[in-house]
Amino acid sequence: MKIPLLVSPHHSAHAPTVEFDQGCLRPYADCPERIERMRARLLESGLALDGGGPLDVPLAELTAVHDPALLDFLAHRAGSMPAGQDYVYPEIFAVRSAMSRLARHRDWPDGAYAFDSYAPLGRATWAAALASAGLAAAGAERLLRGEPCAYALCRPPGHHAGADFYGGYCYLNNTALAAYRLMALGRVAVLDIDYHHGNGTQSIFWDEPRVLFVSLHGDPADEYPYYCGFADETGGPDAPGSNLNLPLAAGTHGAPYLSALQGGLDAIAAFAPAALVVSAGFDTGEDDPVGRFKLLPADYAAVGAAIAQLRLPTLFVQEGGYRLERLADCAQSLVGGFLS
Ligand code: SP5
Ligand code: ZN
Repeated sequence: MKIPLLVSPHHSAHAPTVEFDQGCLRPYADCPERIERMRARLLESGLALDGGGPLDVPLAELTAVHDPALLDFLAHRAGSMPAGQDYVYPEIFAVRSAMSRLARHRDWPDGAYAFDSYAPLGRATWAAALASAGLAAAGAERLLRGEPCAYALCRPPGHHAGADFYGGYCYLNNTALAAYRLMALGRVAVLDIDYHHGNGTQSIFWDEPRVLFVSLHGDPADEYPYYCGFADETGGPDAPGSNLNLPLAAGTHGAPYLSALQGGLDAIAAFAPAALVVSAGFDTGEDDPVGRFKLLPADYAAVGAAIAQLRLPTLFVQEGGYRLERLADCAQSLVGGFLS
């Protein structure tokens, strides 16, 4: 048994060089090499086979998850950049209560839909984001056809993007788009194991009783995205109990992580979904430049094996993970454990 791996070359032209971190410039963590390293190892190891490229995601599907105004902004803002400028970094952010005034602007304020400065827009960003969403859709499509699993090697990632906001290296919510497509099968569970809380995915499915969102992440009391991801966020009025946040302390290593994961998996089993989407990030790994957990490559095999125990059609969607020299080991371990 091998897992079909979905990859697109379109991501590589989206390559911002810098991000702001507490007032300093540092190298942009979401670099194209991340994907190349994971792709090469998953194929060379024999765990994965080439599962093809992205689908064209129909506009009607994009607008089921995202506000058309956000899509319009992302698709066109970089087209009006002056020559010599490569990426738009927002510096003015729209407070949600003032969003109705956005319609009055002839030109888009750069921060209209951004909630932080971590997702700059360049000329190749929209094409990369669409292709990334298309990989998740292609993976979902395989599950709809009855295949047991797929791995969409998405870049840019997506779980910080909501219906009408984006940030944190994310533009379109690949996982939410895949989950939406999989709702044709019935209820869907999303398990987010990226180090950061998936605030975009949570908000998209907040009031949707047919989707259970479970996330393990660094405690937002002292970790990005700070304003979302607390344990008392349990779902909207029409979907009480459809959201389960499991925040964990900085320094968490394999054993306590796996026991928290089992709690999340038990909740998913009780929900009895027809399919599972895993927002997979390796920024939970030891010495990741952006995360503060301490998972070792071998721990991801236990994570994969535990997920496999659910015996659900499962789509892995790549989110974060930024320690380049560890990414291939982590991905190989996760898939190896899942397939074993
Ligand atoms: C998909 C994904 O993993 N996005 C992560 C986006 C957040 N990235 C940077 C957050 C950095 C917050 N400040 C850390 C201070 C350490 N010096
Ligand atoms: Zn992350």
